[in-house]
Amino acid sequence: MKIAKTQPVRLPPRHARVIGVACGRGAGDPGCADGPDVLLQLGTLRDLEQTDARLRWAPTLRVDAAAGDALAAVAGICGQVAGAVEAALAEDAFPLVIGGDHSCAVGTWSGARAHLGERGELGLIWIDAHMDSHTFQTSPSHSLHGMPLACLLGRGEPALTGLRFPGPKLLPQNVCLIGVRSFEWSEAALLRTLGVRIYFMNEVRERGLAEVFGEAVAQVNRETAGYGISLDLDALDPAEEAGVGTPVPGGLHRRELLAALDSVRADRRLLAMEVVEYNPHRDADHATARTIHDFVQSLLA
Ligand SMILES: [Mn+2]
Repeated sequence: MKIAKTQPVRLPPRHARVIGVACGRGAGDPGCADGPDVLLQLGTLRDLEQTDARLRWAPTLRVDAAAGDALAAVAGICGQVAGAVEAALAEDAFPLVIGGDHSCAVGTWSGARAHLGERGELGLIWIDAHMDSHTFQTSPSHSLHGMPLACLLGRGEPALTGLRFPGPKLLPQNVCLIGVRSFEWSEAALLRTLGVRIYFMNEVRERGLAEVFGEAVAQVNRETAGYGISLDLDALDPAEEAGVGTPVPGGLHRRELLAALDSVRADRRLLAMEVVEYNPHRDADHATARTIHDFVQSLLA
């Protein structure tokens, strides 16, 4: 008897929907707010729209001018981001959130988690020089871009932890941080108490990013229905990338991160990606804009 060879299942490629978040209210230096507009003006991703036909810019989200303090402003725009991400996923598009400072992550991943609903938990790889796991009680600066991961784990201001639905959006065992090299002990203590896996920069250097990233991908997929990647550009080495919100020496190299992202190219379990903390005012030669282009290109099917 002849058995027909099964064809590999080929899913049609999802188009990427770029959701710009023009918000710098979560940072001390608001320069990241201009990131999406400058990338659009420079035409950084235009070739991916034209040749590939799989990338589209959605209208850029903006902070409500009437919003009062930073918390109200960030909570407001995070609500918009969550709605835009959830809508994109419902239409089988791949949400690509472009910040803005990293506080928008509360919106991105609350939206992604809400989309999953009863189907299961959300995994997340957080690539960052920092831990972003402060609360108002522990933060020396009170900057909200130092708090989004704590909020997603259910710790912090109710205006942020309660987006979309009350309670944590991420369980600690489904989160990995990669590239950390600058943090306060109070936020480290929170993550240690929760049992979140952190790949500090020294471990990345010892084992190589490829191995560490592969291990992180496996972990965030183990007990989840899908996962995301939150990329803070300050994870990269400022000797290569000057155009970031909060540069810290000794970071990841552009080339190794491109290879890591390429390893999950067109992975259907990868639900969404965000690239944050692009500060065009520190990117005089547009080198970091080109890096963003290459990261996005490496993820598209
Ligand atoms: Mn960050």
